[in-house]
Amino acid sequence: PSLAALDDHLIQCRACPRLVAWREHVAEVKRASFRDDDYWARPVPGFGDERAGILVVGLAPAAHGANRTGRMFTGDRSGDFLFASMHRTGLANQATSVSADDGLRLTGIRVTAPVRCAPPDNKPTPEERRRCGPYLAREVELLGETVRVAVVLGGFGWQALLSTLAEQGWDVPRPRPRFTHGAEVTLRRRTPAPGTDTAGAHHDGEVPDGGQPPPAQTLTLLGCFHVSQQNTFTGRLTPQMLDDVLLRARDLAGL
Ligand code: DU
Ligand code: SF4
Repeated sequence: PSLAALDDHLIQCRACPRLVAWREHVAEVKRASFRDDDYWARPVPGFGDERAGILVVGLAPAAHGANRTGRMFTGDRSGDFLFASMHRTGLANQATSVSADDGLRLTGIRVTAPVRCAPPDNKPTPEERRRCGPYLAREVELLGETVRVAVVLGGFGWQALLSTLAEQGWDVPRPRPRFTHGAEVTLRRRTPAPGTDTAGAHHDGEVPDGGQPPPAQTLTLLGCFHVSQQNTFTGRLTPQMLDDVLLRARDLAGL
């Protein structure tokens, strides 16, 4: 079980007929400026540090962005805005993200999405979200205790991540915390992660004081307006606002 194995499985997925048709249609028609590109036209894996303290959760691949380049947030204006901020805040080695082989490396951070195939109008259906949920769940699971903070870009990702975490045994309050820019919600894991050896504490002969359980795993969700042009061109989300969220995330993740 590894992120690489998860990705091998993911990129074969054809479970959503509408999205399979769309991702492939877009790759046929193309956009004039990308006429000579071979589009990826498949599900898009998460990208970045495999031991990330911060996980950025978006919405879904853009038709001519990640659906073209095969790398999350790569090849469109949303990614330009996001990776420039990561570069300013010391989380990326370069400010631009144009193609899967452009040398971009992320440190301490990773980018992913709750839906992995490009949807028409950037709007997956609730059913598509549910169907794709297990890939996000598995990714969070595989990142394990290293991931301390989720920077969630927009309400769709917020709802999707909370659903996924609730199913994975995280204590999600009812009613669900609402998405806002600047929202900050810390969750605890109710049950040990699947595969965690709960008797492990005894193996090294050290019983913690009074048999106290180990501290609960926590994950802090930070809400941030999505980096789409709808928000960045209108000034609803400014570079400074995103930098502030990423710096807060760094702080919380101890980076
Ligand atoms: O071979 P590779 O996909 O470049 O990844 C090698 C190594 O670097 C792996 O542990 C993930 C990590 N990494 C990273 O920290 N940031 C990136 O952007 C890509 C890979
Ligand atoms: Fe599979 Fe997710 Fe793509 Fe649906 S959106 S086809 S579940 S990878």
